[in-house]
Amino acid sequence: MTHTQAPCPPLVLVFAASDPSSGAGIQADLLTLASLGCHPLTALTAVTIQDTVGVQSIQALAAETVEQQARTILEDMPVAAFKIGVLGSVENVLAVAEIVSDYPDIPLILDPVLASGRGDDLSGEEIISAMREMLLPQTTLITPNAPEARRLAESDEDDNEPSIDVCAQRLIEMGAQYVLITGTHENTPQVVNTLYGPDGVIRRDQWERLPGSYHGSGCTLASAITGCIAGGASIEDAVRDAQDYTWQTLKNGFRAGMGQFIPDRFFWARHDDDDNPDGKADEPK
Ligand code: PXL
Repeated sequence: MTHTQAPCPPLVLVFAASDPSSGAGIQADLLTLASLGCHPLTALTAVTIQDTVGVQSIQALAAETVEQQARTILEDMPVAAFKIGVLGSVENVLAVAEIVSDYPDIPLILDPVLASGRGDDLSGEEIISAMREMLLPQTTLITPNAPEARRLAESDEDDNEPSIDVCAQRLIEMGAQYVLITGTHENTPQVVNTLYGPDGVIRRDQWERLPGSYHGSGCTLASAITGCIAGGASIEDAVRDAQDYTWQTLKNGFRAGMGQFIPDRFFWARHDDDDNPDGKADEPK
């Protein structure tokens, strides 16, 4: 019997923590990447106990265990992109920073998760400093929401809160090549997401603000961007297509538990296209 070899889908290595609800965390990354045609690989960093209502606890794995998972896979397979979510400890930040430094040609998408969607702390001050120093300089694209961008970019010399444009500029000065700041938490009628590069704003997209509260929208967006980049898209095209995909997952979100809605990363397998009107709002003036 002959065996014809199927082409290998783009391989994405995710460093992230488990969320048993599969709303956020590594489960959200797996669902998103699979939905977009990638094959996800994982280095689990921490285990959270949580549901759609709140996070009860987070337990980081030993840095050595994180490192062994990643190095074993990296020696076996050609990884097309890295995605980093919750790392869980300073030791894990340092271990992951060292691993990715051995693969400088692999694009790195960093979702700097500081708190859950409901505000539960997922990264303390030492983890944030370690990310600033060790990971930002190696990051192709960082995807903070506006509060995360302010926290990462804050300076003792600030008298007033810096604008998000200034935060983006600072994150680029700290070493990130591109910065996507999402505006879900901002008090604007529509959600405005802005992509910055070395020369400033590259694109600004406005989206209809959906009424629900979602668990894992940031993980979905960052993973979708990573999947598009792994498939060969430019940063700008990946950011555009991933926002469109994420908005559809939210529009089709479902309420599985008693708390937040879960984005449906496989909406396309369950609904007719006609049910999914394009949510893109007009270009900002
Ligand atoms: O959505 C951010 C996120 C990432 N990773 C884990 C989480 C959350 C939010 O709750 O729990 C493990």
